[in-house]
Amino acid sequence: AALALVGERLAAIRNTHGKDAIAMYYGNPNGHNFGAQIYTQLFIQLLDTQRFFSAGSVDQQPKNLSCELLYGSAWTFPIPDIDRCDYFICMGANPLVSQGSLMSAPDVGARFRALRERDGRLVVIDPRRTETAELADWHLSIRPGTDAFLLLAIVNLLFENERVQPGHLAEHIDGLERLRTLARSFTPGAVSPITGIGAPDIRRLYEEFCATTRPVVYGRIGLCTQEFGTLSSWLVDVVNLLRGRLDTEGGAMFPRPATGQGEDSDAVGELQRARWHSRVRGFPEYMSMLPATLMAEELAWDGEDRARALITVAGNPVLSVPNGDRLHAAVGKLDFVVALDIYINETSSLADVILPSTVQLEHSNYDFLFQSTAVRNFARYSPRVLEPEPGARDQWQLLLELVGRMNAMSVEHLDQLIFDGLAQRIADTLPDCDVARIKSLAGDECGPERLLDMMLRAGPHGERFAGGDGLTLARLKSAEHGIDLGPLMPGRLPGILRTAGKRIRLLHPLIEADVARLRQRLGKQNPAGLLLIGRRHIRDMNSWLHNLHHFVRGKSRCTLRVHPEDAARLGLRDEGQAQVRSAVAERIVTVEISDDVMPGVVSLPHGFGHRYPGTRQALASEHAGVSVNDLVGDGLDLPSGTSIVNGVTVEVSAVAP
Ligand SMILES: Nc1nc2c(c(=O)[nH]1)N[C@H]1C(S)=C(S)[C@@H](COP(=O)(O)OP(=O)(O)OC[C@H]3O[C@@H](n4cnc5c(=O)[nH]c(N)nc54)[C@H](O)[C@@H]3O)O[C@H]1N2
Ligand SMILES: Nc1nc2c(c(=O)[nH]1)N[C@H]1C(S)=C(S)[C@@H](COP(=O)(O)OP(=O)(O)OC[C@H]3O[C@@H](n4cnc5c(=O)[nH]c(N)nc54)[C@H](O)[C@@H]3O)O[C@H]1N2
Ligand SMILES: [Mo]
Repeated sequence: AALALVGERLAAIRNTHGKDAIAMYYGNPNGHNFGAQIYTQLFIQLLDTQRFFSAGSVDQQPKNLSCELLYGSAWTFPIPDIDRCDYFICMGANPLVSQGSLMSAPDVGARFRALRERDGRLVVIDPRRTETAELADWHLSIRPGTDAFLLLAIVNLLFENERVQPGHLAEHIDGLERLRTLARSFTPGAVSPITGIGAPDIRRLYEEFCATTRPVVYGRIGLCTQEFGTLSSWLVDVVNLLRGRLDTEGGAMFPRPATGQGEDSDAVGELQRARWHSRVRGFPEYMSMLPATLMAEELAWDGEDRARALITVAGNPVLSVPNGDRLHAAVGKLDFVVALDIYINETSSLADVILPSTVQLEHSNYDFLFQSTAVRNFARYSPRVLEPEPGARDQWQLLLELVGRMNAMSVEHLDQLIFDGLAQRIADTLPDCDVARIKSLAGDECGPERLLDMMLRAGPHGERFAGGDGLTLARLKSAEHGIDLGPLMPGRLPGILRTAGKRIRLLHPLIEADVARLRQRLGKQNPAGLLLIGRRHIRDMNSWLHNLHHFVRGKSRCTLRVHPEDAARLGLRDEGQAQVRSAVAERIVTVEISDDVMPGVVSLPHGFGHRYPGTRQALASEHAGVSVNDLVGDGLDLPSGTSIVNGVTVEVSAVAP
């Protein structure tokens, strides 16, 4: 009945008001659910809405864009070879807590300790002395949002001292000379006052990077969700490239997913950007999405062509994206809201219908996304652990039910479309294999496992539908702990490039325009005020684990960390209250005095702020905290549209007890 109601209402809204009347937000847990991922593209295509938002624009989209510009494909991420490098520069990431992210690696701590045991060194560049920095040989505090200056200074030093040596990639790169010119004004002396890192330290970093045999730079979310997110993410790869540290052992290499997404191809990827614009401020779309930061204003907009409905798919944007409080108000005014979610939380409580999926342990899984970000090649299948309740549906079924009902198509029919398409694609790439054979081996059971089996068979380790002893899903299932497919391999370039002529595009007009924007800051005073950054903890997972006792017990973690010098100047007490005021809001927070943040920087974790009525999260409400995303405002990394949640100017003042 719920599915029928949702199907009817969404179809009616679309028929009356057009496809863009239905907005959609796609959240993080989908990345941990292979069934959902396999059907996502179809879901998005059939919804075909220009009002599509996702957690990606508070996350990795600057890296998507920089990879797309450099290599022609948004999901071709170079992953640092943590197990074989001898000098690891970690920027804007805290893998000891996060378990890596665009460097997925179990037990990162042991790997860093192994690095040091083989006489390698770990350097952490972060405004906070993080858990990872505690393990490091050298921690450099950097002023938030200024990594692009530091990295361009390194680029400049490499050119000035004729240390540019791209190695085996030299003949495949376009734009080297132009880059030399662009980097010229970014000298250590010029960037030092901006970054807060002394010129001698910048030179030492450069010297050590050049003097070690297997250095590598890694950058993550602290480099993405900042003012120059795309530039910083791009520069991480550029520095690796200029020293021949890309696509090489101990450097950054490209994983080779067993399902075949990372194979050589003659296909040329087109940059998908600015095909439409947001209604309110005309911001360009990227990867078919508009910035999550703009979701509140886009949903509140009351023009003729306004949004009438919203679908959230495993996301809690009221807490996880900027302007969440305004979003809460805007969503409340829509005609119809459906949430695919397992909790009644700050976002789903606004829904007319909540469609809960099976949870992690109730469905099988394959590490579909993480095989393209992992530090070793591997394939792993996790069987279902718990039987779901009768009638429970997997996330992929709900996705297909939704668009199926809107388009008068059954789940089976939609699945068949995907199945046929995949079989045809595989037949086109495997010379000795026809569609009929592929289909007969794949069987006729509807669902993601059949598709996964086909991808594994067709992939680089697969049996190729030839009956040999290569990989199939059945074989993977019998490997209880997964299959180790070995270390990442060098020499993937230029084969996997999707650029025209298989060139590495060092420069692009989007990059050049942003370097020009960066250059305008040279020689200027740093703006006054404290800079706010985020923080992750082991026992938080974005916004959604706070209703479980094990994860919230103990001292509150939603504290504003302030350096002792700033605390003294502002008259703040440890565990006392302070008011944080930004350009868009003010909030009362609990202070934690700590010298792990650098002077001039304060840190507040995201995912808290469980203060909305109507949720059914009693425990989370007791540990409400404050949503940092209410404070951060509208700032965007301009090329990618990613939220600036790090390096936000705030004022802090004591609140009398
Ligand atoms: N200020 C600031 N904001 C940030 C960040 C930051 O560093 N600073 N980080 C950003 C990042 S990296 C991310 S990825 C986003 C995350 O942004 P979101 O994905 O929007 O937020 P989550 O809190 O992860 O919400 C996940 C939702 O999925 C639901 N859920 C969990 N498991 C399942 C499931 O199996 N099925 C279904 N149907 N639902 C499920 C949960 O109940 C919850 O509502 O937050 C971003 N926001
Ligand atoms: N326990 C736990 N694990 C998680 C998550 C979680 O919420 N909890 N979230 C998961 C998700 S969705 C993601 S995307 C990943 C993220 O994985 P990471 O990127 O490793 O996670 P963070 O801990 O947010 O690390 C970002 C770092 O950037 C620093 N930083 C902030 N601003 C700047 C800046 O301007 N320059 C530099 N150089 N550094 C800066 C911050 O101080 C912080 O240490 O983690 C994943 N793992
Ligand atoms: Mo994320």
